[in-house]
Amino acid sequence: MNEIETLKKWIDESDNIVFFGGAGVSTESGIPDFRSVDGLYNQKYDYPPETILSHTFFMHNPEAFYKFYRDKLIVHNVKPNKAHIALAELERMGKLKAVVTQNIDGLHQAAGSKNVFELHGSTLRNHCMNCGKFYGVEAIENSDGIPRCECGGIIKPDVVLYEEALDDFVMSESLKYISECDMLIIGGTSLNVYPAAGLINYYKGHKLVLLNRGETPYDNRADLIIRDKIGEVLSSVVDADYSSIA
Ligand code: CNA
Repeated sequence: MNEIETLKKWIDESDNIVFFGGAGVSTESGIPDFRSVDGLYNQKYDYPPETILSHTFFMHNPEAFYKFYRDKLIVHNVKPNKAHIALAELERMGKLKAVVTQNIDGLHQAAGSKNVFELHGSTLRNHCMNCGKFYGVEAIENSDGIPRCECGGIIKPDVVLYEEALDDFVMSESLKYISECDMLIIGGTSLNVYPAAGLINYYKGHKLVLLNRGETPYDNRADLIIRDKIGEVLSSVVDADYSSIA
């Protein structure tokens, strides 16, 4: 049996799959990841992206933070790709119980996934730091400089910056699903960002699948590795309606 056949067989046999993913899930939608050669970490900015995306930088240089954020993290005219569609279909079929993602682009929900845990938040949600009023992504997109609430407070994205804590509920639910699933599919993540990557240590089964183009520090733990484009791999094993993709 080749790797794709093994993946298909394991998916067919399971009804308790969890998917854990990262930026590589959305590259086929045209959104650059951080660590690939054409990713944001290999482009040139005044400061390294890890610095700009830190809480300290946000507090001291909000103007520069929002410039980078508008240019690079808010995405325009993007659609779910085959990976998002296949995962949403697996949930509809009752096979996949949760998507745990490090992504902040909302594309899993756009594809129809319901039980999604966004470890690093979402660019689609923003709140005033002063009065807590909710704002959509337009409030940041359509403003210049530092986006302000009608009360005068700064509107901050619900995105977890470096140095900031992850949401307790999202962490504990993610941990619960990962520790209780019988098949864990990890995809499109370099598994370099903690504490998110540490969650996969809670998986106790023997069907750990890694769908990632690059190597990861967890490769030796995987029961199956496929180093190909995740959208192509998942769409070759999940029968779904991919007609929305041009
Ligand atoms: P990363 O460190 O950039 O790693 C991405 C991984 O995906 C790399 O190992 C690539 O080899 C692999 N990869 C890229 N494209 C594909 C593909 N088509 N098929 C299979 N593998 C692929 O990203 P991580 O998610 O591991 O890092 C965590 C950061 C990135 C999180 O904090 C995210 O919020 C952040 N991020 C999110 C987005 C988004 O929401 N779309 C975009 C860029 C960065």
